[in-house]
Amino acid sequence: MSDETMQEELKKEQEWEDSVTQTEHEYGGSEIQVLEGLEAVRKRPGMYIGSTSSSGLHHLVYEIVDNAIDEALAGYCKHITVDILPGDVIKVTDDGRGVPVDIQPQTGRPALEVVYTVLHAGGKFGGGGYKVSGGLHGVGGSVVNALSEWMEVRVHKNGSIYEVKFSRGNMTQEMTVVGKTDRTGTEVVFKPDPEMFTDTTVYDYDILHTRMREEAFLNAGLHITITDQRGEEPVSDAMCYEGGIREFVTYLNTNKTPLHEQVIYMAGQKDDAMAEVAFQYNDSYNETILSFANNVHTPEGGMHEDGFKRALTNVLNAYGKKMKLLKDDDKVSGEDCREGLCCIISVKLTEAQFEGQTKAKLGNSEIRTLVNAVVTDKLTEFLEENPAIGKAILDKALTASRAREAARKARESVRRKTGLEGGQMPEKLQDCNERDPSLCEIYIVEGDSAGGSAIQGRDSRFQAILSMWGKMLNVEKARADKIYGNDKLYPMIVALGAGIGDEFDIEKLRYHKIIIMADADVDGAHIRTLLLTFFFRYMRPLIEKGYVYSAVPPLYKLTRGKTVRVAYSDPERDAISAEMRGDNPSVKIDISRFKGLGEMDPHELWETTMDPERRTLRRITLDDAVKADQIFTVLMGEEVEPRKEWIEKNAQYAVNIDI
Ligand code: TSJ
Repeated sequence: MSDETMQEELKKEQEWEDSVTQTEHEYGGSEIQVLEGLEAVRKRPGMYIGSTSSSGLHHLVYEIVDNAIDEALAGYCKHITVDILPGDVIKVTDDGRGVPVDIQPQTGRPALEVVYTVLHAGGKFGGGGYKVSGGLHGVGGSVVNALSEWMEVRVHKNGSIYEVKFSRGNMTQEMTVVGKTDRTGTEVVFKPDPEMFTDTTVYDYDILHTRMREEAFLNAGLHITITDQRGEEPVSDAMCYEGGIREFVTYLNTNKTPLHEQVIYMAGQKDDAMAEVAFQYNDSYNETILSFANNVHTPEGGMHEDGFKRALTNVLNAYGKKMKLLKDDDKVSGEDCREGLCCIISVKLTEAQFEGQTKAKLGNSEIRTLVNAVVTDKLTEFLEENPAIGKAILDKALTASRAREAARKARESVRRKTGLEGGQMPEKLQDCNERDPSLCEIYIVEGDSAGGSAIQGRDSRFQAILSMWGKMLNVEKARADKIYGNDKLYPMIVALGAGIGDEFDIEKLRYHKIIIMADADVDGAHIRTLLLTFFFRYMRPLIEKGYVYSAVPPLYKLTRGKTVRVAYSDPERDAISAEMRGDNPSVKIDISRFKGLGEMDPHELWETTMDPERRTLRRITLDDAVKADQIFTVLMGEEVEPRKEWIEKNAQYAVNIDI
């Protein structure tokens, strides 16, 4: 947590304590419990759902769906539906037993009311450094209730439909029987509170769809249907994967050429923890490992990934020796063993400890032991029984090992030829004067003319410009030796100064802000995606540290007489236009669209996109990078059709924002 954030948190904490003291004078007894609980969520929403930006808004849905999934894991629920209704209202239903409706002795109230009004201790993001595991029934229900303008719950149970209603966490209708039914299940409908979600209350179907698909893969046999009912025609997808994470691997390898037909699958458990692994090699050079703990994605990895990697390397080396595929002293490294690997790891445990910068890393060491044991046993057995697959995998690892050696030589020869070791910077870089990396920024600019404007417009004391033009290498299709030889990527690696891959050393980084500046159109999105994929694959700590940003160029220029203003979004354009017009509807405001960075003059570019006092930068998260990477791993392989679809879809988006 940064100092400012910490200060901010402490201030909120104090305010909250003050308000609780006041409350105590006004109310007595059990009411305080309820009030305090949900007030805490509204005072510090970030502690419960991570943030109140778009990501927090989507998190509300995951919290509710998690409860239905718990019911599925308990073995009582087969179908879950998620609907985005007009007005960005969310409806989630399941066909489980239905939340209990009987009176609780401690509170004298029906359980159904208590679940949504009492905050369970800690909360998912509370409780110090660790995120407490899911699987506590109803934890999310009250948090989502507190952050909803309104929420309604209907439970089908015992032949009756029971209903409760709330507004911003307060009950507006006690539990009431509203009808008869012949089924069981729970239905929750809520509208996120715009007072809490001030950035946006608009749901992104693709984000929810992707997460629900993930949940369907991770819970084999569970039916999840997601529907967007906001448009004229509903958009819907009904998902169910009997093969679970095996099918997840097949899905990720969709546009790849697999090295072996069958997806390798193994599972095991110890005490109350269980681990599942599925993987398949393809003929690419990249590794894709997606790991999950209690169905929560862990992009920073952790003990489950460590256990898998160790076991894989050990088993392949032992097998290679035994089958005489590796000579006496030969070894294949971990990286060699993972070239072309596509793997899903899913573990379930009672007390998951989430650590790391973004609480996205699993810390339980017993899980490393479990995954290691399961993979060592089962993979050894599998290779014994499937020698053809064993040989194909070992051959791949050996080729990777030789290529790595060739890459090392290529790198050294490039260094010798160009003399870049001696601190000489590439021609395409216009460096800044400052030398302290924490004060330096580098703009990576696409296009000749935009690069020129950026060089003239910048503050050369601390802003460096690296111009790139022409087609960039798709790293999905290249090994490290190609990357060192690439005329776009190599200058960038040298300019950043920290190397790549295993050799990457963040201490040597020359700039602590790396800013991608590309147009707000399809081509710009393409360049951004390629660069993010490269950083994700070869310089991941850059993203983990939060050093990578996307510049946000303006979309519109508004002119009234001599007054010129710019807008970065459609709503902002409308607001500024109204403001400039004032009370006079007949005033003419000229609105033009910026076609691209290239057509801005240096001064305009500085004012709107580069001046630290006025610009907006969007920090790239690991999640953004994972998504960018998946666009390639899933959509951008050899196959032309999915790529066309992607571009058409994004072109469609570009048309929409034009209107
Ligand atoms: F988040 C939530 F609480 F709002 C919510 C809960 C939302 C949704 C869509 C579903 C659920 C939910 C809860 N579905 N099913 C259940 N099950 C129970 O709460 C339940 C039912 C029976 C028993 C029992 O022991 O008989 C125990 C529990 C926890």
